[in-house]
Formats: sequence, C-alpha cells, structure tokens
Amino acid sequence: LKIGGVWSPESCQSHEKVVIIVPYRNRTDQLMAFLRYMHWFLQRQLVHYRIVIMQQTGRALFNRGMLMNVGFSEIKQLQHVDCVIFHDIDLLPENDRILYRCENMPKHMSAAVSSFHYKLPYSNMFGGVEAFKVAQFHTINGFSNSYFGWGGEDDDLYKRVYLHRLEILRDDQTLARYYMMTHADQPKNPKRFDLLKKSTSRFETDGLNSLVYKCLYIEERPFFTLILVDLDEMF
Ligand code: NGS
Repeated sequence: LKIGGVWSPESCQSHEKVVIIVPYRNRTDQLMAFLRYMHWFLQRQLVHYRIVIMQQTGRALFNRGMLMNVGFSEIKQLQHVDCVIFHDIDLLPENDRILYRCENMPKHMSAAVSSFHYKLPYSNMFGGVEAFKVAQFHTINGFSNSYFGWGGEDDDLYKRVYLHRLEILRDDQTLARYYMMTHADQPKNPKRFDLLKKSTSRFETDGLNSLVYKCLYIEERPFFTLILVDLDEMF
C-alpha cells in the first residue's frame, strides 16, 4: 500500500483509476473497520484505487452531498481519476462479485443492505454506495450542496440522474449485498422535503459549480488520504 491509501496491482494494469470517497465525522471505530476490510477487498479485485476520507469539521450539520463534491474536486487536482465511488463508511460489501468499477451509466451498488433485510426499501433509493464515471458526475453537476443534516441528498441525486436522461444500474439483489454497521441516528434535516420539491429547478446552480468551503488540509496518511473541510451554510 502506498502513502495516501493508494494501491495498484503489479501483475497487470487496471483499466481505470478508481477513487473511493468516504464522508466522515466522529466514527473512529467504523473508520478502522472500514479500512481493514476495504483494502483487503479491493486488492483481491486488482483495483487501482485510492481511499479518501472526507472529514467535516466546524459547527454546521453534516453535509454528505457537499463532502462528496469537495472530495471529487480536490482529488481531481491531485491525480487522474476515471471512476469515483461515493461510499458510506458504515457499509461493507459482503460479496467478492460486487465489482468496484464504473459502467456506462451511474450505478447504485448497495442495492441489498442488511438493515433493510437485503431488500431495496423503495425503488428510487440511491443512497449508500454509488459509482460514477467522472463525465457522468459532471453532467449532473454533482450532488446538491444544500442538504445539511441527515436525509434527502441521495433522493436529490436520483432526480438529477433521471433529469439528464441517464439511468441507474443495479446488480441483482442476491449479489449486491452489503452489511451495515450500527450507529446512532444523526440529526435530521427538517428542510429536506422542501428542498426535494424544488430540486429540479436548482441543479444548474447548486452543485459542483457552486462549491464554497474551507479546505483546512489534505494529508496523505499511510492508509488513506484525509481531507479536512469546514462547510458552512454562511460561506
Ligand atoms: C429516506 C431518506 C434518504 C435515506 C433513506 C434510507 O427516507 O435520504 O431514507 O435511509 N430520504 C429523505 O429523508 C427525504 S437509511 O435508513 O439508510 O439511513 O437514504
């Protein structure tokens, strides 16, 4: 493993460079479990990858979507990226046939999660683990930056994908199985339903092209690249 949590196979050349972006705040135990599990998992698949931990500091509520957008923008300045996988820290793939690569459409990888009895809770669900080619993510202007607090940013992302006439791929639910580690509930975003109602009118001006944040540092640690950011509704 190279510094920054980067790895590539020696026996062959992977056809894409994958970056795994993981939003993070105050979950040290899960971070340790995630890293131990994922490095081993990805290396078995001979993926050329980097694991990026996007840590949010400051007083604002957690903003999963904006952390993903910041991670995407910052890493592209550091290296070439073909495929980006947005990954919740509490989800572990149970099956080696879940391939960490991108396809010709965005992919919802975590289609069958243990805490939902391995069933999709609703057909438009697009949370957990999502894979995008770089151009696909640019097309939809990334995630919305407006969702501070739990919920809704993934539903907003789903709408963006369909608005741009892309489709979401999923593997069969017998294959795409993920184990969810337990955690305390996060404070919910009371504005999420209102935001969702107007999401289609906002996508052009709210996303990758409207990011305002403070990047405190980027550090290549032995097992991951750490990006510490302060996100504030007031910036
Ligand atoms: C929906 C949320 C999504 C969330 C999903 C599953 O209700 O953001 O539940 O959540 N949408 C809204 O709140 C509008 S989970 O049980 O995995 O934490 O992803």
